[in-house]
Amino acid sequence: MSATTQDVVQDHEHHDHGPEKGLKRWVFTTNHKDIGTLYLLFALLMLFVGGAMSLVIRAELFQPGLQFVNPDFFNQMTTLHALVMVFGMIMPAFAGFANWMIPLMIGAPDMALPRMNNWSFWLLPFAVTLLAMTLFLPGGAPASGWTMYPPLVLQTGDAFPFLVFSVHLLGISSIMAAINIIVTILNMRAPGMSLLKMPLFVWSWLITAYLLIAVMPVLAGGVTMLLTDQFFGTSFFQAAGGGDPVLFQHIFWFFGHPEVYIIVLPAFGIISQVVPTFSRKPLFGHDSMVYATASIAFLSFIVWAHHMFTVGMPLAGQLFFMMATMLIAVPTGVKIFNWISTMWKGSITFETPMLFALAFIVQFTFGGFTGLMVAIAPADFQYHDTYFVVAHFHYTLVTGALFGGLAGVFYWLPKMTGHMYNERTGKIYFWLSTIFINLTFFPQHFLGLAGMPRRIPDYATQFTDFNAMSSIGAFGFGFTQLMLVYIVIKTIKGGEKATDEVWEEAQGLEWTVSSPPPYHSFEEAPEIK
Ligand code: CU1
Repeated sequence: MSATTQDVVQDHEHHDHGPEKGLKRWVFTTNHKDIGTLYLLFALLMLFVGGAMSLVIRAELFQPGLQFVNPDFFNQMTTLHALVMVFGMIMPAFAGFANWMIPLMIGAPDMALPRMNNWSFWLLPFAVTLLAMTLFLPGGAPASGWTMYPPLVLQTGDAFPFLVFSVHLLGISSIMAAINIIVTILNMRAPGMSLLKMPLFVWSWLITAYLLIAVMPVLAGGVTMLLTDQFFGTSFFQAAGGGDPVLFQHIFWFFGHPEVYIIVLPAFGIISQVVPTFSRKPLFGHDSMVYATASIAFLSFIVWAHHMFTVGMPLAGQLFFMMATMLIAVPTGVKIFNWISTMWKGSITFETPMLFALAFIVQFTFGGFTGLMVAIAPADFQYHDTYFVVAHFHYTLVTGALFGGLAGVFYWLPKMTGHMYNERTGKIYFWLSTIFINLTFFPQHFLGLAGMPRRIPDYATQFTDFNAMSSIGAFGFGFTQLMLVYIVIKTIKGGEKATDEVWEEAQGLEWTVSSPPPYHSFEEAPEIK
């Protein structure tokens, strides 16, 4: 007891010296806004690292034949592109928003565990560096894709144990962030802030954090079993020793399917803040949004084998996983219709955050529909491992989750920097991004339906035209992202001052949807009108 008091006193004295400056400030920071900023800037950097890898893929696929890279390096790019984008870019981006906005939205002075918060972030650069380093080890990076299926992944050279260690570090970082978010939300709400009054962004992250804690250890267990198979003589996944490689697929996807909701639920949360603001109406069906999100999270645990219809599972298994998967369309539909009902008869304006939110709704719904197509077990035998699947999940993760993140960037930039971004530049950036990304991924549906396999560096000449279109779109999207860097730097440095009432129309609404939250963290929850 006295030790605790002592710590608090020492902390207090330490802060009396004033905040650290320069590099020290960023390395040692325990401030939720600083850590949020670090997460967001790191995510922006990784967007370019992971993006460069995807452009290697698209350059090679621009025309048939082998031009730029050898097939093994091509496959290494598919692995690293996915791992960097999932663990290095999109999850840190949403963790950045969580750090910035959750304390503000629930009226807490900071995150509950500020030093662990610092550690959560600073593990990331080391984990991703370790991952990227595998490229330079004998044998190169794993060529297995991000799913790391044995026996192929066990053919990786010296890089294999480093891959496993990197995944462990990424998992520890995510779990600590999730613990922090749960503890903050459950313990540090302002008086009067009951759970169901919390803004949807906070709710989405609370549920996401539980998903993280449930499934990251499963992935850690899976890759550790790979490690012991390789180095310690076990045979979990080796048929020769009585094991079964399909077991790894079960373990991986028991993590992997909830993982896709870990990526998209925070985006749902951002959309639920942005749509009401620019429709000038409270969010339609606030509580039903919470229940729908929780239902999606629950269902995400019982659908994993829809990734494995072709391994030869019993018919009963195929039927169960097919129907459970389709069931997710119900709560997802609730959310889509709630967003549309929020807009219905609202006085809508189309600033950049709203444009990204609307594009999210249209494009994510499209990705959801192709998801229903691949969920149909008998039809999946045709779609499996084709470019149709690549098109499907990039619609949910790029034109879905990433666009949700970009809605958040433009919505909260004024809040975070104190300056307005330039609306005209923002709109040009939105339209270029939207046109190029659809040019990238829409033709891939046709390629997949015509039978082009994924993770292959060369293809039959019949696939040439759609591949060329897709590659042009990818390079266009890649170069358009330089505009995002320009916009962010310019807004940080200056521009029109943002007032307390950025997006002032939101201020008159029921406060549970009046995001951005009040300028000062509040002592007591405001009255509901
Ligand atoms: Cu899935």
